[in-house]
Amino acid sequence: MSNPVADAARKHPPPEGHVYTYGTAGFRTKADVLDSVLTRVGLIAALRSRKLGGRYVGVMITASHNPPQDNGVKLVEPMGDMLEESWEAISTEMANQTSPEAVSEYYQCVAEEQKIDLSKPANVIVARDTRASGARLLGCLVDGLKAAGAEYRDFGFLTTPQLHYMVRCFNTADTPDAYGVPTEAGYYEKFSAAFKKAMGSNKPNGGLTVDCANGVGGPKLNELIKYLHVTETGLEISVVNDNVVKPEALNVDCGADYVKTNQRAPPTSKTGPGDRCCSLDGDADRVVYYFKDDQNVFRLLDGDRIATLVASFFGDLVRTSGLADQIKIGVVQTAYANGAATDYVEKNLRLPVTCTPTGVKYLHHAAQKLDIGVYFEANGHGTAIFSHSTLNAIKNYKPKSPSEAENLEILRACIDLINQAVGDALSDFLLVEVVLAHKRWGPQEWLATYTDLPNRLLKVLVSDRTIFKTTDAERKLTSPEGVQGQIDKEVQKFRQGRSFARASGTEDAVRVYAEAATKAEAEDLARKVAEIVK
Ligand code: 16G
Ligand code: ZN
Repeated sequence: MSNPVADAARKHPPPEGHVYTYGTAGFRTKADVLDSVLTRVGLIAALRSRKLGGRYVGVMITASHNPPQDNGVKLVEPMGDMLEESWEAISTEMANQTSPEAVSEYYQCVAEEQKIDLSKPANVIVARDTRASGARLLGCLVDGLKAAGAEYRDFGFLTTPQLHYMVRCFNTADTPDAYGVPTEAGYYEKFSAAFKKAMGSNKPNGGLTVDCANGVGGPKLNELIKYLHVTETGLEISVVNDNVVKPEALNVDCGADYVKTNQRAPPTSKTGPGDRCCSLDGDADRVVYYFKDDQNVFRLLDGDRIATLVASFFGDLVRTSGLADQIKIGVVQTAYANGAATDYVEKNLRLPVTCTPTGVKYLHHAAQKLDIGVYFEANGHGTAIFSHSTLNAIKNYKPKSPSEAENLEILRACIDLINQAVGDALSDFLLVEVVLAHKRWGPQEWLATYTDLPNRLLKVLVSDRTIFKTTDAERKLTSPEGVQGQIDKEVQKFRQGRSFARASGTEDAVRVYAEAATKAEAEDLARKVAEIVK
């Protein structure tokens, strides 16, 4: 009897002895060991769609900010969320099946356990970033999708958030919650129109330089710019590091991760003091801002800064449109958020802060519990999301004055400007531009809102990172025993000291973060804690 699932698995055998894990950002590793994983992900995507009654699910082939020789794949739920947790485990188990027969058996077994009717339709939307290995991996994925009898649409190159957008559009088409037109042009039209509305009559102060990490964000931003009409909006964008013809240049000496990790502008940067710059990562779901001050010193405006800027703007808008008693705003951060940012949100903006473990899905879930949830990781992943009842309140509110009406219009435009499906670097930087223009702020005024505590991040190589278990949103270690006690003792010796250690979800290492009153103390504390966990 023919067995297309086993045949597809046979065509793409796994390398011997490799163990795969569906981690915080899907499967991610060296591209040359991923063929078998992609085929199996094709099978899982088909199962997941069938489990959800044939709704569209997404598959994105990308390794984000990682080096050019890496690649990865992640699954996207119908509304654009990250894959449900129980299916991460299913995906991991599927990826680690070695023989073709075992793959086919596991496929049947998932169908049975999940009560999935394999004769029902499955719909999958696929896209990839610009890595050289992408085309080959796409082929492997398609073999899996075809073997499982899924209908699929391949969108070619997209940013990760564009793929999330497409998935949500397809699933909400012809419903009252229709998210947009599921085409690339639809994406540009939606976000550029919202940007113009949200800007109102305000004009940005000077141009913006966007570093695209030589990734897929480059060509996509160049496309978006055509819709933004600089003559209308006044936003002059210069795109740099948008070379996707040379895939080996991806994320090399440029991009959001380079800027955040090295705390410096890409070496190719030619901007002058006070010029606004931002950097995207390789799949354009992260953004950080920066500029040179008048002393030519590099100044970073990271995810924490974007969160505080956006939260304060929404706070103002909700108040000035007359909705303050109906809508509460909250900010979601991780342990990596600078202590000064947390303080600023709680004490100056007077908004509640929730702390979650690292990884977009945790922040997103916490933000879903709020009326307006602003969530950003310090590294620039994030967005703001609005609950259903908040959207309704904003939609139905009858303004009581012309000024309320005006602010309500801006608030409504901002909702459209924010990619509700997932954090989106393109939509995020447009939002930042809107806020700065409304506040008539340059980067210096933005920076002046609070002063970051000096901090240091270290990567510690350990023999087994899995023994490092945490609690309290990764801020405390529960294992190995006694280690947290030693860290606490060290921290106490430092002025404004705070430190934590956690196992990385993407690399074989433990990360140590420390902050303190001065740079020297932060470095010293980080080194001491690194010694403890070593
Ligand atoms: C992944 C996460 C990112 C997180 C990073 C932490 C997503 C889409 N990506 O890239 O949010 O900051 O992992 O890496 O969730 P680490 O565990 O190695 O520190
Ligand atoms: Zn990314």
